[in-house]
Amino acid sequence: MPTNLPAEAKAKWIKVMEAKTPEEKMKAIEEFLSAVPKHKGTERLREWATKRLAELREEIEERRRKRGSRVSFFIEKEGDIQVVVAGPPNTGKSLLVNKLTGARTTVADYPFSTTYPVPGMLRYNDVYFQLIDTPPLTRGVYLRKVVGLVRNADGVLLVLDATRDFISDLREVLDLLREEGVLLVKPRGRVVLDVYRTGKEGIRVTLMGRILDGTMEDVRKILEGYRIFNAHVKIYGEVTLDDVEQSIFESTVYKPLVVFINKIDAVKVDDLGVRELEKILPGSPIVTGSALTGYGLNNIPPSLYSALEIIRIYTKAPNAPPSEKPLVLRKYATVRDVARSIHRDLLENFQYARVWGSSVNYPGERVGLDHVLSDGDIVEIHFKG
Ligand SMILES: Nc1nc2c(ncn2[C@@H]2O[C@H](COP(=O)(O)OP(=O)(O)OP(=O)(O)O)[C@@H](O)[C@H]2O)c(=O)[nH]1
Ligand SMILES: [Mg+2]
Repeated sequence: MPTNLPAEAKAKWIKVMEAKTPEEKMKAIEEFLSAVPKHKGTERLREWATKRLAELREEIEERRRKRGSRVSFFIEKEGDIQVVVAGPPNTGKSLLVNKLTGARTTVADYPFSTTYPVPGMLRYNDVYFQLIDTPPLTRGVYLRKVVGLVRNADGVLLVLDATRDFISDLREVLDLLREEGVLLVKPRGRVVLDVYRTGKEGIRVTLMGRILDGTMEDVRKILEGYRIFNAHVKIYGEVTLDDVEQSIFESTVYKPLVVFINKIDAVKVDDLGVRELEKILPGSPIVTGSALTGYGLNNIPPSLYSALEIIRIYTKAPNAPPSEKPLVLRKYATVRDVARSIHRDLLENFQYARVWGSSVNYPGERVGLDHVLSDGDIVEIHFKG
């Protein structure tokens, strides 16, 4: 999206990012859109903004209709990691969430039996996964809502039915989600942008890959053009400056994926089918099993763990034992992420950290804010004064 937006439009985008309610967001997008010039270069952006406005209008309408009713499509994050259990109709999503978490879901032998999301909690390796049972992911009334849940989640557990042509089911799901701006196949490169509303840290760029057509300084300039002065930009794989600008609009997101091929008690899954699936989804774990008999279900939590690139960090105070409950972070997390999650105001007073574990050369090594941590590390942060 080479947009070449005028400064006025860029300055208005920050209002969209800061909007808290759907009403505020609608107003901010309308104002932003009025400052975007109409030419070929902004076409996709204008299309996207118009679509987003329609979604927000629908959301506001719906809330008005449902006032008084307690059914909501938004599930507050609980636990450490939120995973949406999604898939075509009648594949066994509800039975699976019930078996994995004990949540009381609606299981029925006809499609479209689930009409609203139901959360449950699964614990594995000290990490709490919130699994959400959802209505079927197919064209129709639920599509936008399920996509909304997926956008808000950390990852997706896609349930396919071995008794059906699950390859074509998978292709359909991937197409539907792509149209809605959600990618389940890891792109060659991607930009993850965390914008902080408070703080004085400035713009930090962590490069875990390569910028093909520019420098870190160019990245900084792009963000500052949008009045973004406090942010963390993480760059994975090969990206362009366009990808960086695109990340500001969050129009396309990537979600890590685990595939569960269900109902293998009823039919034999041929290796060829699984092989083909692996080709379509390189790098995503594929688990086969049966929600009915329980076979294979124990392979799901470790697969989520690796697909989501989870790491556990134990914090400790000087002269005290490490915390029992770990901080759950993602691969490439740094000491800064740990300090931030303890108390962001304390960042200014950060002095140094001592780390025990596989990310350091010797136990208790002193490191700075940008030190990259590993799974199982113990971190002791020292503050000034
Ligand atoms: N044989 C067999 N049947 C299963 C398995 N898992 C689920 N089923 C059956 O498949 C049917 C659908 O199960 P649900 O869990 O309701 O499926 P769902 O994906 O939640 O369906 P919707 O909410 O309508 O999209 C039920 O009759 C289940 O008993 C399995 O592993 N093996
Ligand atoms: Mg269901």
